[in-house]
Amino acid sequence: MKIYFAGSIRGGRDDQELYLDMITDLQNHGTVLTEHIGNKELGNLGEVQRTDKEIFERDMEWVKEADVIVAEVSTPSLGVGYELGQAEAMGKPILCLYRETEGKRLSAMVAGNEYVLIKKYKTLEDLSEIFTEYFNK
Ligand code: 6K6
Repeated sequence: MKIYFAGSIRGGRDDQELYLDMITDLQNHGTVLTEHIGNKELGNLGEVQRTDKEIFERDMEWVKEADVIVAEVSTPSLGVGYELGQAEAMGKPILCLYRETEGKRLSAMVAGNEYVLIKKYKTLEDLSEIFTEYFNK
């Protein structure tokens, strides 16, 4: 099972540690193609060794290769939104994880999209249960 994990980079890195925990858990269920999303060395400017064009082309290849897209969508990110749109157009299954925060609401482009499975969570334990249920179904 090849998993494309999507999470905010230039949209903001506040949840980077959480992404790392999610990726570690997802590795119990398959191969995560995008381990770098949890890399704490990379700030919101991202990788400096690769050009934006190289990152875009590599990531789109990985989306094509993936069996499933798992996205953390609590931090709004143009890149994650784009990846979700592309993944939907390719017919890939999409699981979105969302943590409710006072004063914020998930984009209607995700929240109102019946193609996407959205799971709300509060804790890492919730995430672990969501992944186990999703991947063992
Ligand atoms: C890696 C880790 C931190 O920064 C990097 C280098 N930059 C990127 N590397 C790989 N994928 C990227 C990079 N920048 C954006 N993406 C893709 O877009 C990822 O797959 C994320 O899911 C998404 C984040 O988009 P922004 O708009 O928040 O940057």
